[in-house]
Amino acid sequence: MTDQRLPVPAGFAADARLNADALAAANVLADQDPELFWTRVATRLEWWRFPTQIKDVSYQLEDFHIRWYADGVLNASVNCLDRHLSTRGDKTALIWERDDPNLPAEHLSYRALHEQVCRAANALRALGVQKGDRVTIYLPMIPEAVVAMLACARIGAIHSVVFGGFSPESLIGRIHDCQSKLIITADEGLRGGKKVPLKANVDIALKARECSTVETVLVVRHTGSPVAMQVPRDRDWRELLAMQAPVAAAEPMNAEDPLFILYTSGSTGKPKGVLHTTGGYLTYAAFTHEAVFDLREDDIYWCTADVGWVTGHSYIVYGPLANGATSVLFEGVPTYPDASRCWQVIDRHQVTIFYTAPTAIRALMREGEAPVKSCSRQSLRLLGSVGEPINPEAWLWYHRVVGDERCPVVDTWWQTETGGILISPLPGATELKPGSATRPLPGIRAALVDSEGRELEGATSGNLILKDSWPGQMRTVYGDHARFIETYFKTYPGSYFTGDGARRDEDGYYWITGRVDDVINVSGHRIGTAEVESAIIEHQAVAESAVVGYPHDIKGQGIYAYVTLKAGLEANDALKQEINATVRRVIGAIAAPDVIQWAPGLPKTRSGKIMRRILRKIAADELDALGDVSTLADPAVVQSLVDGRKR
Ligand code: 6R9
Repeated sequence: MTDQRLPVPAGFAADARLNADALAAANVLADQDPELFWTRVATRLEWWRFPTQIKDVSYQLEDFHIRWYADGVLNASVNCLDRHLSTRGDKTALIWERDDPNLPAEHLSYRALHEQVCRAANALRALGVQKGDRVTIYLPMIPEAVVAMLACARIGAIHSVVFGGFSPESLIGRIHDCQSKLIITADEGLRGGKKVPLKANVDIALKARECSTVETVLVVRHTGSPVAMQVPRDRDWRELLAMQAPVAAAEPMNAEDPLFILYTSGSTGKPKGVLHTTGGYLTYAAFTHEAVFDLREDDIYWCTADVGWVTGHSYIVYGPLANGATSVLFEGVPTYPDASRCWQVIDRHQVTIFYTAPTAIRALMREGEAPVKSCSRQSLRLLGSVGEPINPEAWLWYHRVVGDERCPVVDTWWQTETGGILISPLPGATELKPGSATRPLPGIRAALVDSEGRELEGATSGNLILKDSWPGQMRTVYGDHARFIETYFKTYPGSYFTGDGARRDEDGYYWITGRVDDVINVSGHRIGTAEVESAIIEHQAVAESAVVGYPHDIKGQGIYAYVTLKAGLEANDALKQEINATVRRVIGAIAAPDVIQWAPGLPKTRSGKIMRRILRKIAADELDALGDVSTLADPAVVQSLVDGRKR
């Protein structure tokens, strides 16, 4: 089944942004003269000073630096708004589809969005926010989230968007790490009819000593439920914006000035503040958005991600708006009020490009074809997937049932760290294979290596690295440059290590197999096992815990926690629920374990290292494939876990 190939549809090849010939030419240029290639890519933006220094990168540890377009000057909000006003002022920038399908959608033109952003920029300035200050954004999927991000970009403040599903404790960590001065939130979020107490969460977080840097909280009235307002700290967003002028000067930004921080989970320790800068990031997000989605002026583009994740940053906000596209901003969830919601939204707004995650596709696939077939979907011309490996079965269902075999599926591989898509088909140029992200984009030097770092040639499997930089690459871990180098550049000296494993076939196509480190990918969300373990240990009954991922039909991976209780305590289901609730409180619902197994002990080496390999096998129910357990301090532990699994 996975050997199947789908040719480029004739219609696509005929007038694609990039057809096979153009792609081949781009690959040749990117190989032979990368400076010229990336110079040409940068011309798509409006620069106040066009860069003459294009690439200045060294991955060598003794002289490590990553700089792109270093002498260029621009402003991201000007690129996303002002430059469209003369040609696209009345064009719809955002179609806001609300959680409740019975409420009308809201259309915001580029002109209207520009005005809102200017007012918000003036408000931030009036509150003393300056270039380089950090602003935390904790909002639902409402237009104000986009306005807030672009207002920060306009004045040169660095935004840190925190996903609305994160708990007050997670918020504390993220506010403290970047020393935010101001928080933008809403009274409540609304997802699938359920209210999310955002302002109340902020209030809890701000009681913490770690958040003493926060001077102001701006509150968007969204659901209208009453919330406590602490004067003078808390201010009403709308009242404040109404008082501001509708135009605001944009701060000239150096290409390497920070644009945003976005926290993401790694294999160890607390989440890392991934820092992206202005020129390279925006160039790369806009370039890939146009190329991968074969963007046309009249497309209605819909990416279902949340702005709290990188996909929302690059492919709801910065890429589409820099390209002058019309984009759907969806507040709700794909299964509310029922499994046909996505297809109804597609018909309602005549969506042409739909970009979602495999977990959503699998959840909708389970509901059968009827909810899909009850909608027309005739407007669709292209489908996209992101966030985790897509299994061929889900890929084929997406292609056949949702796309009526008419729409190419672009499976886009990338990471928070990469800023934009690195491996993906181009719909007008690449023959598709269900389940493969196909080939690296022009200018991206992907390779596979063995565990010793030796590069592997031809059809093979290995760890995925990138041998050279690209403009959208992250520049540092905020406040911890040593950790940045340690995490990504020490494993395979001279290259960036992705943390992913992959197979490459005889056609040079990549099949991403998933993380090879201690990161679990649950429904496309990255969760560090270490983070979940330290949350579990906060429960006073717990002595020790080890967390691994296991295959899950809908989520891709589920969270499997082995928990050892303190001596003398009785294991029971009520305790499991309490432990689960502890993780929800400490991190948020997305990190709650799917399975908790009581473990009288954990398999450890004689030096005390937990053998996760064995725990993963037991969680996956591969009990016959446990491998060598002779190096364990106490091999009998394994048998007791296997017995526990069978029970
Ligand atoms: C964009 C995003 C990154 C991790 C990445 C990989 C997995 C993302 C994928 C994919 C297979 C794809 N991943 N896209 N795996 N095929 N098309 O998701 O960023 O949240 O940082 O996650 O997600 O494992 O390393 P992020």
